[in-house]
Amino acid sequence: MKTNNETLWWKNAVVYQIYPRSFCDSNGDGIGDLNGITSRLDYLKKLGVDILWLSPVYQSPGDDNGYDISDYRAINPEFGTMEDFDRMLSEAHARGIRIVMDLVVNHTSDEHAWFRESRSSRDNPRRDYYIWRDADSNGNPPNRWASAFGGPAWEWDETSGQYYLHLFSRKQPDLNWDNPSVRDDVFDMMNWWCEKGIDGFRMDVISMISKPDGLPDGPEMPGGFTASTCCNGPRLHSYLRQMNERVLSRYPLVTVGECPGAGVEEAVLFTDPSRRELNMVFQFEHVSGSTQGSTKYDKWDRPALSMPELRQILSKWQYGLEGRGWNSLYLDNHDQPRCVSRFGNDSPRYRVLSAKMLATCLHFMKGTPYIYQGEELGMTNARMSEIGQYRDIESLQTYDFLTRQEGLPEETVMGYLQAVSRDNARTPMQWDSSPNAGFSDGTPWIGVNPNYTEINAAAQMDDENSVFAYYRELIRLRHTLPVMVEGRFELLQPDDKQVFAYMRTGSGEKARDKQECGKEGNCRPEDRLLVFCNFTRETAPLPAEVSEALEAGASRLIGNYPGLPEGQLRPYEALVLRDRKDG
Ligand code: TEU
Ligand code: CA
Repeated sequence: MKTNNETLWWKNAVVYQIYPRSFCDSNGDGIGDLNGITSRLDYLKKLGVDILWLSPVYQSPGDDNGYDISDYRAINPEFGTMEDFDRMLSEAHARGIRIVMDLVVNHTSDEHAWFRESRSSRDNPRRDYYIWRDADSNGNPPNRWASAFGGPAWEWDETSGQYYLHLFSRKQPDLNWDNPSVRDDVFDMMNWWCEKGIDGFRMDVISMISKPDGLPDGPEMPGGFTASTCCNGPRLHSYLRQMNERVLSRYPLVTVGECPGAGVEEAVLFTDPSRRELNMVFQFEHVSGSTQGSTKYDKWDRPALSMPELRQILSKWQYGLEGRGWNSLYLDNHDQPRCVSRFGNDSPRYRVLSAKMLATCLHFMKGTPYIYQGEELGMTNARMSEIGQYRDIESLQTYDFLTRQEGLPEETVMGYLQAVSRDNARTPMQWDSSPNAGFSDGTPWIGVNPNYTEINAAAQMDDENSVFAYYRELIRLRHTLPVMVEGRFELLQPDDKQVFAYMRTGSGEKARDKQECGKEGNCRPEDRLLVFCNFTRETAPLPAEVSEALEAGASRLIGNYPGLPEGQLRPYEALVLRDRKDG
């Protein structure tokens, strides 16, 4: 039986997501690789992160940059060998850093052996590993489901005369999880990786693996993608409990499910420890744009989320999972535009301030924070102006659909891509001001953001005022302040138009010795953090709680300006006060 702290080790951990293709290229072919990751482990140790989540490094034709897997037990030669992986794993462990793998089992690549067999004939034993349907009487797909990347979610297969389902690209056929042999093979593969010593899984679109019976058409959705129809299906939790029994419960793992379509109540079903499914989930409400205003093309023309909307969503999740589950905290990942460009202000004047403000707002919440590569440097959107600079299948298919089929002007579509395309997150990590930002000695697979000469790790690692230094301090505080991990969240001044403010109340760190235990012998004095984040470039009236807390003896814990504000919060000011009652 696992001990309690072993089970909960991930609750005061900070996760760093690596997109291997763009992280560090060790052999000059322009593609990041495993030996490149190994060469940067000391950088990550200095930052202080506990866990690395690697986007997929398995064998793949690369149609969706590795989220289309053709062999789960082999390493993509572009990233290196299994020996390179094993070395990276042991070098990370030697530094006390754990490795979480990306588990992509809602679908495989169409080049996976399972699919090659399945499509070879209707009576192949693996036919039912995937979701095949006859055409309707007019030869059309069996329903109106659309792919996340545009177009129908069904591809006609001439050989066997049926359509197969692909919620993503046509080279990513959906596995049929209702087939027990599929579950057996997936669980065997997961155990194989756990026996190699990995420390957990991030589970790609795991909320979609159980398809609704009869594959009914869902409500017409902006952009056509059928996410709501395919998420949280009838047997989803049964399959996750089986996964937990047959794999997850056998190792001290951390698990996070990527759960499109999950609301708070679904998240409780996934993360309530008594249900023995997953530890936490990625929800999508705060990264899906505003629900106010109209949209015809979903993420592309959806209005940006305002701070009050962001505050409402994140607070709902804080309250919603309190005592019932566990939040993952993220603003960035390989599918999202850079948070300082999206939610902050990436102008030279305000980029550092707003990057630190966003980090403060996120990291002092209750849950496990995720840092996406480059976020700790304040890396920005790349604003690539030519379609030839884009690499992501979603960007390229969307460009074709919107310009050719929908007839939108090119500059409109390029504006969409510059604002919210996934390519923004996939430009190479900016290590230093040498050519290609020190990412590669070759020609990078995707262009480097030209601002690498000012924004790079080398310029920040020894600068105490850098974004890097700020993230490092946030991580150190999470490792030392129990209230930052355990404290209850309480929103402050919920109607403020500029300032996102909240409080965390909980127990302080154990007293070092008895004398510290205060009058009632309370060795865990109450601890309180007050967090104030001005999301605007204007000054904001000083919240009353600031003066009240200071008068009650609170002190400044961290902030992105020197000292304390006088009478007002400065542009993009983040301020955290600590009010520790000694017993
Ligand atoms: O993403 C699933 C997902 O919901 C996002 O792709 C989202 O729908 C899309 O990015 C909106 O722009 C996961 C992976 O994170 C993503 O990289 C893969 O492309 C996708 O699944 C398929 O594996
Ligand atoms: Ca390489």
